[in-house]
Amino acid sequence: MDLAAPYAEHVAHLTAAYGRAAAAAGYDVVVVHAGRATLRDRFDDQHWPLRPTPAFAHWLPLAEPDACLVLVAGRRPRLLRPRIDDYWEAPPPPPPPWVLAQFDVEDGDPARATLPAGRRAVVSSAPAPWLDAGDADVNPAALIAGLDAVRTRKTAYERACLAEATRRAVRGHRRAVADFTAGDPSELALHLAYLDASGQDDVDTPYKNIVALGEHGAFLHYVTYQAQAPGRAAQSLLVDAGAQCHGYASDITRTTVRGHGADVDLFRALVERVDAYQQALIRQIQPGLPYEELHDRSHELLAEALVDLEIGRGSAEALVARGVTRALYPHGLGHSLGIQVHDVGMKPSAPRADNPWLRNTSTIEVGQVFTIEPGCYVIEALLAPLRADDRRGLLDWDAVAALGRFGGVRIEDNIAVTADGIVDLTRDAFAAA
Ligand SMILES: [Mn+2]
Repeated sequence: MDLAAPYAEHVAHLTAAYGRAAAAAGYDVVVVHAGRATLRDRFDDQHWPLRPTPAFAHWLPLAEPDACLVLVAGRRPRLLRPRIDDYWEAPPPPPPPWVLAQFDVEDGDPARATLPAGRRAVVSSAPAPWLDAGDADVNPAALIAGLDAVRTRKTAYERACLAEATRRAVRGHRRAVADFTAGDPSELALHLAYLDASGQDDVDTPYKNIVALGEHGAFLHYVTYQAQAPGRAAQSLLVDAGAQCHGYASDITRTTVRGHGADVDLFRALVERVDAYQQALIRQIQPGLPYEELHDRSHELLAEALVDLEIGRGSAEALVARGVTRALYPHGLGHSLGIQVHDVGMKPSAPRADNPWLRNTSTIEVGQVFTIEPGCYVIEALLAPLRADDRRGLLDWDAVAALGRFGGVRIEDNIAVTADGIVDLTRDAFAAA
């Protein structure tokens, strides 16, 4: 994959976009700081690996503490890199030459660098003291909002990174499913097999892998992998895991079923329905559509599936209106994807009160990349109120009990909205694998 040309365009685009955002917020100079390693514990001497400030990662893949970009409208960006003399830890790998070629690179102590005159803003997740001193504004809200908005429309370079991150994750997903189908691996073994197949260490993943066998799938963020193999009785596996490419994240969920019997067949039918209507939702994506409408549609489609599978009783409309689907599917349909797995800028307003966890309230437009991840879970704490009030008759509780040991289903793809149409990065990667 030759990224040199799209990367040069990406930097040119950012140079112009930062110039506009800085001017709108009243700044002449923007210093974007990579951040610094933070202690795991203030009483300890070990650090977390550096996760660069997202605004810095937006410019280039370089995990060097205290590296800085100095940005002035209309000028070529300057990259200040501190010299690292450390015999305890090896330096991070240098960025490819086609990255460094886009900057005026200065090796040396950024604290001593001469910065251009003018009103200055600093953007940093963990500002160094020397950045904080003086007349600079650190992370001014108006500028951050402008920069976050830039991140909602991906360049061709970013889309290529997201597609590659998706392909890497798909290798891990395929291995996990193969191991689960063939044998009796523990959650820990599946997690390690995923890392191996996707070529990542645990700290490199964009978020902690979710690897859940059986009823653990009902915990939406289950990351406490059991080392004990559960035995062949576990007949469902939910893996929600991604990968990175040059700092860009993928985020994919697959739910796999094995075995036979009335209960497992019901759960398998539910998984197939969720998978089918997830694809139907993706076909409805188009610029101009509010994402929240798609989220609302996902509740209607879940309700129809529940009625058809005789898990729900009465009309699909009632299951949505009375909050039954919200007890079974409590999270949002999806979120922006980019440097951060829950990327910024696509929540311009709060969601409606009945969609409290929806992370995307934007109007869909060309350039966006986001996830589509409907689900359905047996979460006793959310079902108990239904069981206790006049909504009791809206569910077949025997069916709910039968589904309980499978935890839940979630199917998640990464979607790019391009000028040429909707691209399902995840299905494309699975098809090519
Ligand atoms: Mn997600």
